[in-house]
Amino acid sequence: MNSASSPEFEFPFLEEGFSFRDTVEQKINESSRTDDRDAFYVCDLGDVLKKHLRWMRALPHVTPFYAVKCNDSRAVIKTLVSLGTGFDSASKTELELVLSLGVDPSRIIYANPCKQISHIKYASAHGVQMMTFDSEAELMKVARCHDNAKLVLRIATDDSKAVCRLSVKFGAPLKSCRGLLERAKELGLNVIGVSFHVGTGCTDPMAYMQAIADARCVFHMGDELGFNMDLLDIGGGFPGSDDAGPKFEEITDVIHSALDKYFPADSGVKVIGEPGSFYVASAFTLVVNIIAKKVIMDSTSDEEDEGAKEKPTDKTMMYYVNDGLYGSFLGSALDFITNLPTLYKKPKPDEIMYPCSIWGPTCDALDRIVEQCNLPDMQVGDWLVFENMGAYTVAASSTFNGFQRPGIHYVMSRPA
Ligand code: ORX
Repeated sequence: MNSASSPEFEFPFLEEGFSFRDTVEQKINESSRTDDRDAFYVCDLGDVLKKHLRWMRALPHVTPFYAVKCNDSRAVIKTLVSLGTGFDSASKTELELVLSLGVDPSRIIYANPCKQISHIKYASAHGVQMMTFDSEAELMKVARCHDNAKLVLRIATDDSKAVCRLSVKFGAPLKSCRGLLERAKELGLNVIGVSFHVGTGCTDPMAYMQAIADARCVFHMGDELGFNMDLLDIGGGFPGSDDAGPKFEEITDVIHSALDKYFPADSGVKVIGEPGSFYVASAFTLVVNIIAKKVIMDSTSDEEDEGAKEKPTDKTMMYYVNDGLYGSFLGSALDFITNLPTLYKKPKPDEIMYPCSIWGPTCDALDRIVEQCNLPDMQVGDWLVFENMGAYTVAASSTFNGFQRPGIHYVMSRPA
């Protein structure tokens, strides 16, 4: 690999002229020299840096608190620590990870509204004060074991147009917010602001407008009850790539309008976000190997016509690869997302494409990655490439059937 090591990042910098794709090709060539041919990721930390710069350009007044749950790879977290982001942790383990890297607790929000008591105690003992809630039961727990918590009321949103709807599980409806704030007051707890999440894979930028308007209503309730609210958390939902759905800047234009209207710069309210997918999705490319193949002949095809030119519909291929539903594709499957492969070697212009399905390596028949796509006639040992595989893949995978998670090769391309 043509690269120069960079001490502060401990990862190879790519020299000028070498692209991230060259690294993928180089790793494929290296792996093709043996029969191992394990699946692997290539992560371009330079893409994470590019996303951070894009965030700072589009939302200069919104501090990003990266959602660790999206991808907790140590190299990614270390890169974001170096870039100065905050962190959204969902559990004691994620708090431990971020704190172990020397992050000041003030750069952490414990953004899970339903926390185990021992985890709340851990946060209290380690100075993590900002945490969300959306129920009276959560207030009672916090009152019992974290009396200097800085609580953030998570409100429900209209996430009906998101890929992954979170408000079915989290977020207080507006009509219950006053009661929750009154209860917090009775318990002597400090509520510093409001948070929301419009759902991962938000497809309607206007969802942020409505959620920010609702947050303003709750701030009014807080003012009436004597709380000094000064934090708005606009959550995540930002696209991980530009391949589909609204562009990041389309969403941030709506956010700017909403903040100008409901939380103008002179309101004294600090605004943060909890981007996950946005920061990591496009930085990771997964490369898998075809470990088995079946050819299913179409019994209805005209078998007598020996001389007939073979047609793609005469047969369907089944390819089995060494990562799958219980591995890197679990998160996508839960969101009913199908990740389609790209070909490592471009097909010849007249190459016949065949309908095929792609299956994971476990013994479970549910372990299918792609129900149907068209590929050239692939062979055992060939590679398939899946792009934009950084969000809820490494973090959400299991070792079911004993299949190990793919290794990650890190590089640092140089953003222009
Ligand atoms: O359900 C989950 O754990 C994932 N939640 C995402 C999330 C994010 C930020 N803050 C909070 C979250 O729950 C409180 C990050 O969202 P995004 O990646 O859209 O920026 C969603 C799991 C999706 N399969």
